[in-house]
Amino acid sequence: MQHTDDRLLPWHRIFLLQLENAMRLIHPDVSIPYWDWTHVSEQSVPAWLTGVLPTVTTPTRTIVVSRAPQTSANLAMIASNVPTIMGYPTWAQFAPDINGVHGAVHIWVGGTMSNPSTAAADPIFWMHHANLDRLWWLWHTTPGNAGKNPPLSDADAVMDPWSYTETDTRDITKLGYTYA
Ligand SMILES: [Cu+2]
Repeated sequence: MQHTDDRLLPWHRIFLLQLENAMRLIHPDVSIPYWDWTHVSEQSVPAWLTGVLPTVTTPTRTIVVSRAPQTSANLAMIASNVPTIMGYPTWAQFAPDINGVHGAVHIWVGGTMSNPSTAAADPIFWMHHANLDRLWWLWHTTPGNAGKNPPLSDADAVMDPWSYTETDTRDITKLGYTYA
């Protein structure tokens, strides 16, 4: 249930935080960068990542990361929806459309990223989701949007397998990070 319109962004905010905190145990200065595919100069796989195609061993499987990116023009077409989405006045409008753009970028990268069960093995997954997290924060901090949170309750409000709740995800400064 991580990919419903209402849970996508809060759940992945915690997922990103888990990885960043884990990496900081190895080096305290590490941050997950965001891949800003809304910017024309970043509408391709970042050059420094093109050769980073790890083989990832999980407890249940081994994933050999691959990509099959489409054209920059196609990514620009996907990203062209973002200004309209950022201007939506309600969560009910914002959430499904940002989810749609999110999925389109997964498909645009292709390969490992095009399958939800393997996507997180590709390092670009984290940079894609950091950008979505950043866009959500920008929308949330737009004047008038402060109280417009995902309408989650009961089990849906718990970012399982972690104990964070939707309420915990509302303020990134309380989670200890910000966007430059
Ligand atoms: Cu995703």
